[in-house]
Amino acid sequence: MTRRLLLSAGAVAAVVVTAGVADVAIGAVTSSAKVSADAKGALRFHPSRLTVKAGKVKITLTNPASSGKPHGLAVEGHGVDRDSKIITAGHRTSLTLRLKRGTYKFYCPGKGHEGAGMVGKLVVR
Ligand SMILES: [Cu+2]
Repeated sequence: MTRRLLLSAGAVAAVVVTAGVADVAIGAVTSSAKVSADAKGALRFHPSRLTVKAGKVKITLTNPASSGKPHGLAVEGHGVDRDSKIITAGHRTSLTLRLKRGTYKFYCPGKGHEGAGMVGKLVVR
């Protein structure tokens, strides 16, 4: 009986990069914004334009009980691509993100909702 042993002598070079980030308020939310799904069930956000300050940003989505539909909140742009969970009518959820200045897109990740108009602009400055 012959046994074959494969020895892999792999030398892994681990490079540790230390970023000298001076974070003034670690963990603190710099800016927050609130957005709501349409109370009558339209595939719209109110408002459809949000403005926040750069840094740690918290965006809260309210899905009114009267919307009758599940909704969620997603933010995309400048390397950010995050989705909240989808929440049923009458619930709230939030996304906390670290954002730099620029214009981002926010939209509902519910199937077909973004295409139907459930999309908005998030300005970070
Ligand atoms: Cu939706």
